[in-house]
Amino acid sequence: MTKLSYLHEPGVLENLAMRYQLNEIYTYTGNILIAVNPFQRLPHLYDTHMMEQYKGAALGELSPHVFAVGDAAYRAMINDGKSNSILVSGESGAGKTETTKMLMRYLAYLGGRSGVEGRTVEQQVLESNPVLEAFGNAKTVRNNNSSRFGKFVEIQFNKNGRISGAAIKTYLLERSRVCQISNPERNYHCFYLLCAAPPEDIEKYKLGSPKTFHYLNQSNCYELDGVNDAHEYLATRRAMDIVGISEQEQEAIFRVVAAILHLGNISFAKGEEIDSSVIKDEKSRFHLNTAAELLRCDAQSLEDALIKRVMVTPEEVITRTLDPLNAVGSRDALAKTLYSRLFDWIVEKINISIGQDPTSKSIIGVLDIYGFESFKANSFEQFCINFTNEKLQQHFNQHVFKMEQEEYSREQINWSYIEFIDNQDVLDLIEKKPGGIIALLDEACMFPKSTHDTFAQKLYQTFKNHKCFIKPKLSRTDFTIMHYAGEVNYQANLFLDKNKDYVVAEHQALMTASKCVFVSALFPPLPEDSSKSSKFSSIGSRFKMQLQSLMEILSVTEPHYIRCVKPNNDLKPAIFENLNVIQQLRCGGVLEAVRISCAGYPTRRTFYEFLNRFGVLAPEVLEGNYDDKVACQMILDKKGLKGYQIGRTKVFLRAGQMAELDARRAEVLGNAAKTIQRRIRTFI
Ligand code: AD9
Ligand code: MG
Repeated sequence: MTKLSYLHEPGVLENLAMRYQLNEIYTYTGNILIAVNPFQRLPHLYDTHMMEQYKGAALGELSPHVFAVGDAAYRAMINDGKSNSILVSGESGAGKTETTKMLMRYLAYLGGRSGVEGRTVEQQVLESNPVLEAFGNAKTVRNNNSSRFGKFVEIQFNKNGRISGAAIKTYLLERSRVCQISNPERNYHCFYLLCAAPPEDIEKYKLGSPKTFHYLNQSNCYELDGVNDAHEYLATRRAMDIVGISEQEQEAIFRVVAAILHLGNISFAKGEEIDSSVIKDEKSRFHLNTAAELLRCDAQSLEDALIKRVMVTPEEVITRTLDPLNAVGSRDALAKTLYSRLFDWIVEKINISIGQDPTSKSIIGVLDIYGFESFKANSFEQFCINFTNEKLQQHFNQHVFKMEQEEYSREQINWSYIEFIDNQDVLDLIEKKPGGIIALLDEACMFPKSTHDTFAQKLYQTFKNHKCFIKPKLSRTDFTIMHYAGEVNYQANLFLDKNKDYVVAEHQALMTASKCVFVSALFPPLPEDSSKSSKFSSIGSRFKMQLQSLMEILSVTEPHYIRCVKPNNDLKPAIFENLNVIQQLRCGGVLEAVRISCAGYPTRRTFYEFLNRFGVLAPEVLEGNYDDKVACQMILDKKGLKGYQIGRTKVFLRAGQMAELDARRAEVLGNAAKTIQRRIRTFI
């Protein structure tokens, strides 16, 4: 991209589109790799032969490729002993997860122990993907295999460059999907896989067609094109074997998954007393009993936990009943908590079983995290997702733009400042403590009288002069944030509920009492001193801390960026929609990065390195005993190069000039070799 002579949006787009038609899905712009989703398998692009080719090849020597980025990260880690990270971003369906998997495969190829059989660390790292996908991915309108959580995989290497451990961190699994899906989406894959399990498992878990379960039949979509759920079930079990989840644990995991389906089928009817409810009918009773049996808890206790609340006051213990609507809410809350705890358990188990290498000095981190989202209706999830993207964008800005420009000014070269969007203002709006949106939300959650209305009013009042915050004219509870990638309008209604990470005490007690150690371990007892009021823990604040620690890890790594692009919304090959793509490039800061690379000096060498390499172009200069800086200047002038700059300690070359010098050097060295050969021949 940086070699284009006219660099503007149409040029960049044309270049990507033309390459896409030729199945050249990868393109470099400076040090960013753009990957356009092919929406078709291109097996030759990723085979072992390809991996061999890229191994050890200098970046830019071969066609742009995700392996080249993996290789660059690996080499940099080996050579400098420094940790590296590869940040993969893009919107939903753009190909982040597939790209991440290719990277992991390549790193396993480079750092694996060839010839070693069995459960190696690298194999476990790779097999963690299908397990996490079965429990954390679902079909959405944007992607048939959409990751509903963020993921950072830290691959640890020993001093010989071999993979010696790994740690997987996940971020914010979408919990609402467990109980609520809209047509034509699906719930998490694992539910459908289990319904397609062999007959003995189906019988054991009292399952049937997915169409018979409320948590699955809210949508008409049950099957995925090209996916056989029965095969996937067995494949998932195999992958679970490899990552070290035992047979018994697997049995318990699927027992909980089945229990969640049965829970969803428990309906309630109005009870005799006001505001009370009863189990609706025999069918519901069957599902209640089955859920209790699978969770190894008492059916009556489960029923009570769903429809009653116990309040302990200093004077007495009062039992309150829930009306059918609240009972459904209680049931769904239990299902969501169970599922998210199950997911966290799986992640932790994989981490324990792969194992960490405490002696590892260098890691390669691979980040696959949700891209920027802006829908018609945006809620707390989008708020967190977009917050993540603001953070990553800042990291990107700082790295690509600030560092570049700082280097120029350190070296005191002439350079006209390229404006880039700095998003510190938006980040302050969201995360500043005190006074940012997350802090105000936490305050609202702790104050019993708050409603979404008072929360929104508080936001309007606090940020009425903030330049990234807008109160939409006709709304009382919406607010708009001007993100780096565009404006997003959020609905505040569910923010308070969704921010509360709260487990109903009755559910906690019920699960802790389960006779199945697996289930009770999902609900460790709460610390003694946690009275009801201090039980509030905020999802927003916890997420903010997780992001903070992610940013700290990233800040000490050498980053590499891959921007995935989704060429069309039909998820079909060979369709390249210009407007759609340009919007994604703008959101990703790709165009600014291209601009800066071209206007700037993409290659730089210290005077010493430069003379070492290009001294042969002017031996007389080397012999002349000049100051290094002067000597560099003389060589460059002799070769007639224009537009370069000489800084305090380095030579800064324009795009393409390094290649030109290298070509001259090869020529000189080639001639010298020929002369020697001629002399030898004459001598003989
Ligand atoms: V989401 O934010 O998790 O919803 P991703 O992760 O960006 O999204 P994903 O990697 O899942 O998207 O890619 C979506 C689909 O595109 C895949 O299921 C593949 O069918 C297809 N895809 C993506 N990349 C490639 C590729 N390099 N080769 C072939 C690909 N197909
Ligand atoms: Mg994904």
